[in-house]
Amino acid sequence: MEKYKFYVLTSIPPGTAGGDPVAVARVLIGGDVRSTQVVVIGGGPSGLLLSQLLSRNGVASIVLERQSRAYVQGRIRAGLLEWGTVRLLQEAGVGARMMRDGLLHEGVELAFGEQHHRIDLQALTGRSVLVYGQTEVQRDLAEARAAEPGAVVWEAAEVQLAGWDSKRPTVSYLHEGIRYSIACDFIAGCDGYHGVSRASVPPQHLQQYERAYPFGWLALMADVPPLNDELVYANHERGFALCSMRSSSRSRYYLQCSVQDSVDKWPDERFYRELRARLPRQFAQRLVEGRSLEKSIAPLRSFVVEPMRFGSLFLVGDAAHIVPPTGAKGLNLAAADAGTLAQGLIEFYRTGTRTLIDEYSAHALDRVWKATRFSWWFTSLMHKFSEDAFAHQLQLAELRYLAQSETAARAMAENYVGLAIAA
Ligand code: FAS
Ligand code: PHB
Repeated sequence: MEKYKFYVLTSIPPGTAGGDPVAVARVLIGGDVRSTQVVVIGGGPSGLLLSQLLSRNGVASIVLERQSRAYVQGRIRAGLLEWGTVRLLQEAGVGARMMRDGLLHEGVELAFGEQHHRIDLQALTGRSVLVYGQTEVQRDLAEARAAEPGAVVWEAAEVQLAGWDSKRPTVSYLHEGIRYSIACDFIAGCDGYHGVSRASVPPQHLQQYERAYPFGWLALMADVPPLNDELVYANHERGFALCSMRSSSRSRYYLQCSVQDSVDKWPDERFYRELRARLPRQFAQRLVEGRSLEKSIAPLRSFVVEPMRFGSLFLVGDAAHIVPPTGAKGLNLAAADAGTLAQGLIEFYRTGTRTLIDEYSAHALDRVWKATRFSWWFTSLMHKFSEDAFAHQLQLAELRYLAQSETAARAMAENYVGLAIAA
């Protein structure tokens, strides 16, 4: 028999009790209740970043994450931060380790056949990117939220949303055998592609756009020095390859593979042999092999849902959009959504105005579609789609054009480092 506890909060007028949400709750309800103005569903990078940004600006939130902290921490995903993301993480007060351990990359290599060309990001755009794994970002954010007792409920099961189309939505969840229900002002759906938030919206209220790519990425992580000090993206007639890293002693490699492929068909030796075959000899000969720490296969797809707001419910990050990892945009888009929504919520609680909140969906979707286009373009340029020799010649011609034209290289570079996050 489930027991029930109710935390009921009213909409809190901006500025009450100096804006301190716990003091406000005590004033209004005369008890010591968990203070919540915003319920954040999902404790991945977007949920934790949003909660941290809100907290640093006096807005109370609670994060409900269905997995354990260790499980979320253990997921290996993105590796590259745009400068806009770096700035947001610094604004959130979690930039110290990132700036100490992150690797600043001012350029990136494009390889095709035996040729390769360095795109000088810094010279072309005045900006660079930072190599710093998503697992590290997750660790930094989870540690920051842990400093605020009760800010995150890990292993919150059966999260359910109600009244998202009203001004007083509620979110309920099961934790250690007790079902909790929280009334709040806003819900941020930061629960990823398979989350409950987007699924709670009746299909007739949303428009979904999707494109599946006819291949996946086979990933390998090993404690070996990277074969190059910057990333190498390779277009080859055998298929795409990417040489990335997590530090000067830990490499992350990717091979385009069939969506029907499986990791057990790829012993380390076969992986490294195929990687060498897809790289120019200059890079292949530098490859240091080592026992894999992790191997996985991920499908590639583009997905966007419109709008990203439904009344009091806002969709953030992978809950609203998925991009193929070619352009390294997934994590960066999620962080940008969190930054944009945080701005709107902070403005509301400080001034009572809803301008930025009302603009959130259009603002985020403008950025999402531009990143979706770039990720589609870069994926189309670098991967093998068929045995169509004509198509491969077109790809090689575009790569030679990128190598010869500063205009073409600048267009690629400004998308790769991240289009400015409009204020
Ligand atoms: P996330 O999916 O990270 O987090 C959502 C959280 O919500 C999860 O912790 C989940 O447990 C929780 N949740 C889900 N349903 C819930 C419910 N009902 N109740 C409570 N909690 C719930 N991006 C790149 O830029 N580069 C890459 O190389 C790259 N590689 C990737 C590889 C893989 C295998 C995957 C899956 C993604 C990859 N991505 C990459 C994209 C990835 O980094 C995402 O963009 C990023 O994690 C998005 O962050 P969130 O929006 O927070 O979603
Ligand atoms: C990674 O290091 O995991 C990575 C880097 C760049 C990409 C994709 C993945 O485009």
